[in-house]
Amino acid sequence: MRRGSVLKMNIKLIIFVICALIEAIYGDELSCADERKLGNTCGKYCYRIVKPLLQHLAKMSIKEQEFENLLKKVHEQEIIIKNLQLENARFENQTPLLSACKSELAAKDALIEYRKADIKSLESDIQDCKFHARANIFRLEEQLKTKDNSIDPKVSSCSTSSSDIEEAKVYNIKSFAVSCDSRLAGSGWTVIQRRQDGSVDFNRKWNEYRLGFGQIQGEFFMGLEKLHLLTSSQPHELYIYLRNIANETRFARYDYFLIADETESFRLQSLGNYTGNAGHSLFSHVGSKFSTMDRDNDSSDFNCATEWLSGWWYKSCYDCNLNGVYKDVSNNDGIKWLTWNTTSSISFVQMMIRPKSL
Ligand SMILES: [Ca+2]
Repeated sequence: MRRGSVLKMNIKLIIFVICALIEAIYGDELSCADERKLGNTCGKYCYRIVKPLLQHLAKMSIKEQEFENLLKKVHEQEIIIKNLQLENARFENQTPLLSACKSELAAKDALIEYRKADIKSLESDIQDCKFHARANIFRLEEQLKTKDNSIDPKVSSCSTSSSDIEEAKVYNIKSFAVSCDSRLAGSGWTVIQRRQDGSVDFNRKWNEYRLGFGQIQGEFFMGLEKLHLLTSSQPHELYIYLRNIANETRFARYDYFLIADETESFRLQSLGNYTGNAGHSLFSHVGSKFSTMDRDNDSSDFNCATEWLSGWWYKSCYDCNLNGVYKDVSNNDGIKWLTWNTTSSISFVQMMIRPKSL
């Protein structure tokens, strides 16, 4: 080789080293102006050889930067994974506690079901108790009724009375004044009807006979409701005192006088046995309902009360009628007691009752 050619090669090598150094120093920071400057410096030939190398080195630098970035991301992901592992470990530590809570909840649910069954059983017991309580109340009320009905032997307070007017106390009804008599047949009689002067009209309607009317010091009818209450409270006897205008007297006595309630139209339910001297004209009326001008309960084709102008226990129509029209002469529509064959009109009547226990 010639000495000139060797020199030329050495120069090119030196230029190449210089370019490599420049590239190493400035890297991809070379601008277009830099590139042009290098091109001018290195010469056209030199730059054409070095440029691909420089470009490769620039790409390497970019890749290296990308690699650095990826490493950074991997590091971040490792931190996240570590944190997740820590969370998982903590969660696993809490799993037994969760299981215990679940078991406790299951036990509570079972207890609730047990309590519900208890409540159902108690409700059933309460219903049973209510039923028995109602039955007991009903039984006690019935006993009380029976007791109240037999509670006071002195339902008619005339039994202890020494005066003519007393208060009678009857179960389920307020006290009311009654007339007492101890002159005609011994003491203790309560007067339920009296006729003596015709001052009171006995041709009355149903409601008046039911409640009673007149004045107890004079003529009056006690009332069917009170008669029922008194005679049904305990056994009573009945005494009927009669006197005619000739001043003759008779009596009829029955030992079990009982009047039914209004649902049976105050039927003359019982009289018992008769004693006396007037005959037992009332006996044939046993079983008859009471009738008035506005309530025909008799067995005749017409209304006996309208025909004979008074309320009474008519059958069809009567053997006696102590509520008949008051007259001081003999007359069929007057006060009648047919078994006493008197030719004179009856001018005084007193019907009285007394408890049999006296
Ligand atoms: Ca009739």
